[in-house]
Amino acid sequence: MGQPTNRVFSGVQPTGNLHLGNYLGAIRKFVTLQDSHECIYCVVDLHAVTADLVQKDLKSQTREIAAAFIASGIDPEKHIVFNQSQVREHSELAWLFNCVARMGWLRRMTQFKEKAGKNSEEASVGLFTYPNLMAADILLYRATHVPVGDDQKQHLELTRDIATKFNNDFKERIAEFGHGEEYFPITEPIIDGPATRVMSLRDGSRKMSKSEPSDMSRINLTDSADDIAKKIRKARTDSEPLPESVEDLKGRAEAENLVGIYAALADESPGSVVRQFAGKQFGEFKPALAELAVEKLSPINQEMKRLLDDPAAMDKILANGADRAREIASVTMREVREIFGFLGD
Ligand code: AQP
Repeated sequence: MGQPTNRVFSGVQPTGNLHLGNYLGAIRKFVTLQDSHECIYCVVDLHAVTADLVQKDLKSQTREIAAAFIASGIDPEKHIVFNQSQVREHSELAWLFNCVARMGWLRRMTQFKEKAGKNSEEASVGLFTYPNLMAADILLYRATHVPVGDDQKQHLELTRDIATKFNNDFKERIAEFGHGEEYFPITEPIIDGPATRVMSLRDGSRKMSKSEPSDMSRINLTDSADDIAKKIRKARTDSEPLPESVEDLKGRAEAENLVGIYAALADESPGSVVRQFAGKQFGEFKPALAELAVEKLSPINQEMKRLLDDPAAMDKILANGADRAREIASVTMREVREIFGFLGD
C-alpha cells in the first residue's frame, strides 16, 4: 500500500457534555477539511474510560458525538465516521506503541499531570499511556494531518516521535518489505484560527472542559437557546469596556476569550471584532455574542436531536464506518506485524 498524502484523522471522546471548545477547536475544522482531504473521524470510546472507568451511558454518549459530527456537516458516506472500540486494531497497535514509546516521553505529558492531579498514584495506567493509544489511532490510518485544539499539541509531538523511532529502528525491514524510506508518516497537526483554546466562562485561566463540574463554565452543544444566552450573560468579565486593539486584551483573559469566541463564530479576526465593539461595555457585547452563538449552534442542536431520535440508524452509520475503517486498519496491522517479525499471518 502506498503512503496516503492527504488523509485526515481526528477523534473526540464520548465523555458527555460536548462543548463549544470541542466544536470550534476541532469539529468545525473537521467539516472544512472534507473538501480537500480523505477524512476519518472517530468517537474515541477507548479513551473515554481512561479517566472515569464507569461512564454513565457510553452507548448514548458515543451516539451523541457521532450525531454532533453529522449535524455539524460531516458526511459519513463520503468520509468515515465510526467508534474506536469496534476496530480492535487500535488496541493492538497501542500495545506495540507502549513498547516503542519511552517512559521519559510519557512522563513529560502535561495533560496527564493536569488530569491525574496531585494523586497520580491513583490514576489509571490507561490515563498515563493515553498518548500511545492516540498515536495508534492516527498512525493506524497513516494519517498525514490531524486537526485538534491546542491542548493536544504535545500528544501530536509524541505521535511524531513514535513514528520517527519506529521508522528508524525498523529501517532495514521497512525497506526489505518494500515500504520505502518510512512506514509511518510524520503527521502534521492542524491547530489554527482564533479558537484553538476556548476557555471556561467562569475562569479565563482554565480550558473549557467536558469534565468541569460547573455546567455554567461551558456551552454544551445540547444547550437550548435560553441556556446559551443565560451562560453568556453570566460569563465572568472585568468591568472595563472593550479596547480598541487586540493587544490591549492581554492580561484580560475572560474578555479575550469572549472576543475569540465571537471571532470564531462570526468567521472574523479578533481584531475586526474589537474594532466593531471598541469602547462598548460587556452589557452590550454579551447580547450580541449570545445572539450569534444561538444563530450558529441552534441548527446543529436541532439536527442532533433529530438524529438521536433514531439510535438504530446512528448505530448503523457507526457500524458501516467501522467496516470501512477496518479495511484500512487491518492492512496496516498486517504490515506492522510483518515488520516486527511476529509469527503468523
Ligand atoms: N477548550 C477547548 N478549546 C478548543 N479545543 C478544545 N478541545 C477540547 N477542549 C477544547 C479539542 O476538542 C477535541 C476533542 O477533545 P477530547 O474529546 O479529546 O477531550 P479533551 O481534549 O481531553 O478535552 P475536553 O473536551 O474538555 O474533555 P475532558 O474534560 O474529558 O478533558 C480535541 O481536538 C481537543 O483539542
